[in-house]
Amino acid sequence: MKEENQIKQVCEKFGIKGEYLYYKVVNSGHINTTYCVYFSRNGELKDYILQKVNTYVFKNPIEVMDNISSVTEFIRVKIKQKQATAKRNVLHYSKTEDGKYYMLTEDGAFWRCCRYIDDSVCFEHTDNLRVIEESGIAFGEFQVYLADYPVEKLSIAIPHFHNTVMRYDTFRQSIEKDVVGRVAKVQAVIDEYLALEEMATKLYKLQRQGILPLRVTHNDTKTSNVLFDARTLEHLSVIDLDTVMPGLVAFDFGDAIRVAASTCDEDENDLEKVAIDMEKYEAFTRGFVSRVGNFLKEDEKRTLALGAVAMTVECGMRFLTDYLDGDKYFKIHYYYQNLARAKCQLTLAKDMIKHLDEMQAIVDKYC
Ligand code: GN1
Ligand code: MG
Repeated sequence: MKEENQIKQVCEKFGIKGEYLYYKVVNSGHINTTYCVYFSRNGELKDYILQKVNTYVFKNPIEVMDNISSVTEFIRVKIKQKQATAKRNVLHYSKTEDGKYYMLTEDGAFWRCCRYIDDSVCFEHTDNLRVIEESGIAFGEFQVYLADYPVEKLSIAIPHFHNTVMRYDTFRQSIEKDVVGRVAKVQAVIDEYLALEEMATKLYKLQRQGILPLRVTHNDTKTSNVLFDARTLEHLSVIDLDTVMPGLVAFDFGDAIRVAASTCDEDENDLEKVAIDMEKYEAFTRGFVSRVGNFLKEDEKRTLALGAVAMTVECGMRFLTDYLDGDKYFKIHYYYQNLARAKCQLTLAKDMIKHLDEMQAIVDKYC
């Protein structure tokens, strides 16, 4: 079926009223396929976000939608206790006529639909320190909203998602199998990742020993997963809730720093340009810690900066693993993009390691 006809059919299933105008493909995100669909209703333009969920990555998409609907409902109740409407501050997913938050098309694709938050924008990457601080506030607030969410109600969307120990094992298996014969050419990059194993796995091990607590975390805290008011640039809502699961606060902080405090895009080819920007780091930290600072345990505070190293190494190694596996997991737009991402993240992680004491001192300053 033509893509546009399929989109119209999905919108109808989700009960969207009005006259269909057009749709656009949203090209951010490495996993799901996202569309923005425009309708006219009573003379007003209405837009919706449709997503085709990647079921190679999310094996139990119904459970993912159960998590998302229950977490957004939980947050909505809290927001409504302090303001009249939560409309612009939490995502609102549509239900089909039979009361489900998803639908399947004949080709087996799994779809969901949510309202577009009016007058909102998001950034893949920004140099605006205020926006970066706002994104820190947004992810910090998200932690606070979910601090008393019943963890046992959450399904595990992707098992061992930030289990860095297991990520290293998988990496080694991919090197061993070398299915597309790429290992020899990138041996030097592989060796550098292997050398960082002890440092990158330290926090996961501390959690296993019961020293660091599990909280309800977002687990994919990149800058593009926050919406801002298009006019004031204040944060509105955190989005992309597929991986909300029990996790470490240092990993949410760290994965955000990996993107928000970097001098470049995730796949920058010119490694000379890749570094941690300490001003951006401080801006995000100030925002994040202003929300979570008073409920974190001392052990958690002490590990935030190291969380940035762990998440940068883990993410880079996942890109490299996918490159060795023949690019099956992350979407790529040019053939060696996963390798470019892996090299960029490695360079960034090494720069973070150089600045680690300074990074932790900034956390301490705001805690
Ligand atoms: C993926 O879907 P997206 O682009 O927000 C990935 C994250 C990575 C990120 C790297 C489910 O996120 O873990 O950090 O790419 N999501 C999943 O940009 O694997
Ligand atoms: Mg995501």
